[in-house]
Amino acid sequence: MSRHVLLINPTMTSRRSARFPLAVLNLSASLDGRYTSSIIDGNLDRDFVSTAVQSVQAGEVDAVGISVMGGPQLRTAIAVSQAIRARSAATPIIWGGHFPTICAEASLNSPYVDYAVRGQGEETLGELLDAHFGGGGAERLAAIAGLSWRRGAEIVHNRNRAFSAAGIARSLPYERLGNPQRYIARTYLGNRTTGYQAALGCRFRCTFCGVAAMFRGKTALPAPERLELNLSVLTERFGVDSVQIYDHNFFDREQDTQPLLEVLAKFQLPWWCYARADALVNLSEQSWALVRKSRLRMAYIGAESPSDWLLHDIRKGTRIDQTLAAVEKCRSNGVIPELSFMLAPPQDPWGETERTFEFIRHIKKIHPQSEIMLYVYAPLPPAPGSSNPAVERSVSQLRDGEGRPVVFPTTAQGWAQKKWQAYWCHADTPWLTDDLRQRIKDFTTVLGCRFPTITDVRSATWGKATLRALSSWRYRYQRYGRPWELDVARKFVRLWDPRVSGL
Ligand code: B12
Repeated sequence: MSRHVLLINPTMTSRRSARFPLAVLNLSASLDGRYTSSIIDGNLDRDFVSTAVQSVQAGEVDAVGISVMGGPQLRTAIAVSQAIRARSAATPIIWGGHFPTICAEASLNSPYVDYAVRGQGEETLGELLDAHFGGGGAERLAAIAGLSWRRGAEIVHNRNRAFSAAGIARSLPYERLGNPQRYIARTYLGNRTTGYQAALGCRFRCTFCGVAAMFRGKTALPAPERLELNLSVLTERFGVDSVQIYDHNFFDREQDTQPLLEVLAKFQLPWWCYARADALVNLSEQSWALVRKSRLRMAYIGAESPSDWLLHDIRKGTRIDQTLAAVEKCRSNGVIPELSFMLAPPQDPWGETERTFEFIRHIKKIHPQSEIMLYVYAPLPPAPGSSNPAVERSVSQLRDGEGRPVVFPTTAQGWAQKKWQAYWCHADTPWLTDDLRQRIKDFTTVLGCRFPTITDVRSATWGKATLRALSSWRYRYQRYGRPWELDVARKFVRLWDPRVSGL
């Protein structure tokens, strides 16, 4: 009888925002034929810790794999790991995902984590289970690329695993989620929106981005037939009418993207994706025609900064004239750009923040429908085996408000503290002063009320109109300071925050 692996996606968002947990679905599919597996999704099962413990105590589980992103999911991952460890000390607990990829050392400094899988997890997990259950001891573990583990008191980081494109050919076992229909939701895009990932990775290596730590500058695009097959399954089996495409960077090389656009133009499902300003600006008219026909509604563009020196510093590879040109291109093609910015970099926190506010006002003049996502610049430490000296440099230069070097936590619990959770979510940093934090909060409030996000399909139209009216003088005269009346109004009209909850 084959061994059984329990795969857990700890709670990270509300039921309403839960989308297909693609990591555990992919991992489950990859184990087929060698190990049986089941899935618990904490986004739907709000008592998932008890469910997981019961399943382990019933003796149904030989190993547990847990998906962990930094931020709020880290806390729930710790809770379920501790509970399982307390009830069944011998069950191996394996962490994978963005948190252990970047913070493998901190993960293993925690008594409830036995193995940390870095990067893409499918092959590493299979080899790890073979080694754990098949014997071969430390020597066999040491040979598994992408694995971090404990040899006695020492933490060992094996070599990185090479990029794998196997994931784009896999069919996902949606039925293992119980009722997959619960993951299809009403959003700004349509009544039945799904999350979907077509391509893997990103060829860029921006110093601040977790995707670069996971894929180290590699990408693989699916064949158009593959995309067509998957979209047919999603529309026919689940009645999907719109898609949020999770690809880290949808518009890759034009000659490769165009056949995918042709497939999307066939389906004409309103869609959303991540894109880069330079790629959009350089797209041919023929591709833009396909973009329009396919009904791309919104493109999330990492604008990051209004300063070319910072874009250069973070190895973004785009310029501000391209950001502005991309906004213009989007406007003339009926696409809403969703622009994200990173405020308050330590080199010039106040200056950059104020310049970003000005830049945003300028963008709102060109294309008032542009969506704005405001984050604080918060680069993460380099992953073990990271061969990117620019990341090490950017992090080693960080100083707190008193000029002392920023020291990152060394345990999972350390990273789960409120202030480090906020750091991972790009919401706060040790070098933000109270004044600047307040200034960012005030601007965010005024901007958000003046231009309520179009992705918010939950708040009442009258509520949004009231906030717009109340905030317009403040926005117009740039009087952002202490918008108490907006804070009060927002208690009655709760606005959706797509930074935290997605579409
Ligand atoms: C959907 C999504 C969300 C949704 C999740 C909703 C849901 N599923 O129900 C929501 C909106 C809640 C969300 C929120 C956030 N997100 Co998010 N999100 C995504 C997105 C678009 C897709 C995730 C996905 O399905 N990926 C596909 C799967 C297959 O990839 P994967 O998860 O990386 O899994 C692979 C490996 O990581 C590994 N692995 C993962 N788990 C495990 C477990 C084991 C045991 C093993 C062995 C391996 C393993 O193997 C998997 C297969 O190869 C990604 C971008 C992306 N395309 O990944 C961003 C992304 C993951 N999010 C990101 C961020 C920053 C956030 C936020 C922190 C933003 C914020 N400021 O608040 C929040 C906080 C989350 C929280 N509450 O904890 C970053 C992560 C960067 C980082 N270093 O952590 C990403 C990469 C976006 C980006 N480009 O910056 N997110």
